[in-house]
Amino acid sequence: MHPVPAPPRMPLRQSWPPALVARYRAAGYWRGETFPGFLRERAAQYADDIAVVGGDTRLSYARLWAEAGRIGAGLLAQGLVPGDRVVVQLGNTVDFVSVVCGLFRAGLIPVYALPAHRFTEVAHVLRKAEANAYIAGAAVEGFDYRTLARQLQADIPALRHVLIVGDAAEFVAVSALAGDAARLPPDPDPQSVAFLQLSGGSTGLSKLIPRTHDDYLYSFRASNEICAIGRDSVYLVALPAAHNFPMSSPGFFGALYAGARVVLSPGAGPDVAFPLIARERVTCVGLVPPLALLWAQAAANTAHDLSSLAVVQVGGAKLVPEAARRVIDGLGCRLQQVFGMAEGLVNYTRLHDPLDCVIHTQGRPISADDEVLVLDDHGNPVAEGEVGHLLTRGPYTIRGYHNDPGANARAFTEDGFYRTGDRVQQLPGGYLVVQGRAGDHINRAGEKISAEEIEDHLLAHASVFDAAVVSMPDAYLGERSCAFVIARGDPPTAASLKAWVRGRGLAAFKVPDQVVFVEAFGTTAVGKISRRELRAQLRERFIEQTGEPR
Ligand code: AMP
Ligand code: DBH
Repeated sequence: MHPVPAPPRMPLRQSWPPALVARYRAAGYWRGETFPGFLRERAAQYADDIAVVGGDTRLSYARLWAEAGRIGAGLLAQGLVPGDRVVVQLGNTVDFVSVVCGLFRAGLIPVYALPAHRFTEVAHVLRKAEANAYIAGAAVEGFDYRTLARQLQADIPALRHVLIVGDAAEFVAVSALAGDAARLPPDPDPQSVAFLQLSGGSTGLSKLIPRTHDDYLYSFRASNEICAIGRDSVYLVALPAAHNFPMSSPGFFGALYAGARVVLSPGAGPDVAFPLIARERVTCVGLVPPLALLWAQAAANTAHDLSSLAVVQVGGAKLVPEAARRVIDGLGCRLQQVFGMAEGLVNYTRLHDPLDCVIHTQGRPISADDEVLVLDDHGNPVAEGEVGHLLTRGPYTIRGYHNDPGANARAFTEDGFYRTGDRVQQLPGGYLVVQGRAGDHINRAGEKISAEEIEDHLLAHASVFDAAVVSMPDAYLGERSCAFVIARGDPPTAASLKAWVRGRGLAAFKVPDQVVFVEAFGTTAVGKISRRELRAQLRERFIEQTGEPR
């Protein structure tokens, strides 16, 4: 019997116009470095220094490199071929780092899923990336990823390889992988796609973001400089490691690039993170606003020594000035605001910026070659200091999503600017103040939720006639999700609708926080209104009626 040849896959591409490629190289942004290339160098330079700490495991730079080789060669021995895409869904353990580095060494393409993702999201990502392998932890926080793997395999024939960290049951254990390191491929082309990152998604499910070695390495190398990450730094991964912020701004990759130490925290709460900070003398951490506030409060009466913390970065969602003050006062260290996106552009307040700037702005771009436009609804530049739509292009901002012509037509202009969907104000010096989003998504403490995606799931319920999901101001989360529902026949209970959404195999953070039943949505005089206007109207009306905070 002949093996069935794999069908051709959509190639992975990310390219910039030749003139800009030349410019980004000449400026020294793109240096022809790659993930396996820099990891090999650090293993030689800092062989015995500790690179990664998680639980009781401590890996030196040399051991990390060796582990990556074992895993990479083992995956090739399993029948994977360089270029294959591998969905990785792991929690904050040392294995996250060694598996991803193993994929890089083998020329395999990591596709990052969040631990919170469930069947619907992971299946979408597997299909969209045309992945043939899935690597997950056995069980994390009571959820068994092996059960999920079985459901995925039953549904997606192309998913040929399942690898599990921990008790693998019928699957292959990552710890058992072994292979011939001589079969590992040479280092990749620095301009090739290194991995696929996920977008928060404002229209439906996540889009896949192809990032190249050259562009991503530039983003975290330059971030290291801005965030003062050096060999003596200890970087704590408190947010999910798969998220672009703790991965690259400067994140654990920045820390590894610098020869620093990465500490993975299995949880983001003060109870888990504070003892780790004290034990490992952590110097830098990235948090979302609600967590930063929680930390600031808990720091007031903790027995743990947090004095090593030099910089607390806050990003992912807007940190309002009052919260910024509380973070600074509570944690007694430097605050750095970070406004970034997995698509590229990252803004930082600088470590020596005046307090006023750190409190009131979301920083300015990494690069002198980050081009920023602030446009009105008609595409014209706004007057200086006015609020408008943020568009950007530059040496580490993508030119297109993977395998999604529809999204690309919407999200990119003809001359290659990415429409971020954010509304901002640009201050002198290029500092940006985020004023909200134009799109229909909910930023729930940094977790992005697409209104459209959740509406689709609600509409699949037999007792739902129509649904509109909107963001509501929330004192703790920043924004929470509220579903306005017109029932068909007897209205279901709010709890049963929430259970329905959860039962559709979605991440728990996407379940509406609040369900409000209404008789009708109401229309404008014109009769027909866009979903976007409808959502805005519902939101405004609800806030007027209930006096909810703005
Ligand atoms: P994603 O595309 O999923 O990576 O999410 C990026 C989005 O998160 C940005 O476009 C912003 O809407 C939001 N975001 C990230 N950082 C901040 C911040 N510091 N302040 C306000 N919004 C932020
Ligand atoms: O929210 C984000 O996506 C984000 C926030 C801060 C990000 O991707 C980043 C920094 O790199």
